[in-house]
Amino acid sequence: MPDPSLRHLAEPFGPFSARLVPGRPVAVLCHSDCDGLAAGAVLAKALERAGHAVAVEVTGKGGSAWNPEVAPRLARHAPQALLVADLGCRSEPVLPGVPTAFVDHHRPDGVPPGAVLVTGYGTDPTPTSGQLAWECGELLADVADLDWVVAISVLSDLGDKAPFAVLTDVRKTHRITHLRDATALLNAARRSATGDATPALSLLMKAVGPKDVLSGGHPETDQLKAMKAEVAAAFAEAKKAGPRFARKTNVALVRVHSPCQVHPMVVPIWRTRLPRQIVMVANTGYLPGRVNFTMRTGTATNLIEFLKAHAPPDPGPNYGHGHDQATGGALAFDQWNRFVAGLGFGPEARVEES
Ligand SMILES: [Mn+2]
Repeated sequence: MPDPSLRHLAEPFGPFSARLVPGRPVAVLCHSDCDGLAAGAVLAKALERAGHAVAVEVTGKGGSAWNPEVAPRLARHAPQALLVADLGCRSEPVLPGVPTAFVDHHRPDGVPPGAVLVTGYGTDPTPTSGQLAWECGELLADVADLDWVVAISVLSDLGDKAPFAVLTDVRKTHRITHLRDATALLNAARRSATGDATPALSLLMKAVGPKDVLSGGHPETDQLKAMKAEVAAAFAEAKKAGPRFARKTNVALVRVHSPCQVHPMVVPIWRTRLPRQIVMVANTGYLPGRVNFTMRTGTATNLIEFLKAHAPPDPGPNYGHGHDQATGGALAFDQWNRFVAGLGFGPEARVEES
């Protein structure tokens, strides 16, 4: 069952859910990583069980809820309300005119007028968006059986040592190896070259448990296995790159070039090897015309503040969001070049239009 110590975090969702009219569609938009997918699946199932028609959408490559293509995708469903999970929270609405609740654990950059924010930010330890979704879901319907989906969100974002009861409780019914393998398989989708996590979401929605995710009884399992092999090959290649060091700051830069989302997989390796550095892994092959980068550090530096202090003149909307110790962004080439010059890198860090 959901965690009594987290229940109070879902309180703002109570009045929001009470206003929903049964039978009219509700849209759910979730992030494509395992935590986002878990949060989306739990919210969608809770809404369905409460008698609502639900449309679930998942973000794509470089996905943000505020990218221009997202609002029209959501508007097609003519939703009475929108739930946005694990995608952060900003002061601009995602779908103007539609009552919206954000379920999230990243540092909020604002809340749109009239919107509801259920946040785990500032709670120690910080729960996943999946755990927050579970607390919200309980206000709509009985979702206690979705403990394994929530456990996947915790394994994916926080690892198997996270101090949450769900990780121990879930082992009474499910094997931890199945949960770990299901997490790895589901995460492969958003890391693949297409970044299309819809097969992962549909598998998570239809499977009855982690063993069923892996069983092969659903066509999505084979699709995800192929994506996982593609990502493994790209990761093996990306691991070969070495760091360059900035002159003015303690930033170490590792450059990779892959259509797969391998930069967040490479960064923990270098964070361990370079504990006194701010480690930045930049991928020049992920999105056309963009440098996508991920930052981690073992130092006490607040990375969101660090990026604010070192921002290029026009970073755009996808820069410096996330967690204090885990952030990143996507910059156009000219902005990237100004950003790395400001950090104290030489020509080795520059990218040129090809
Ligand atoms: Mn998350």
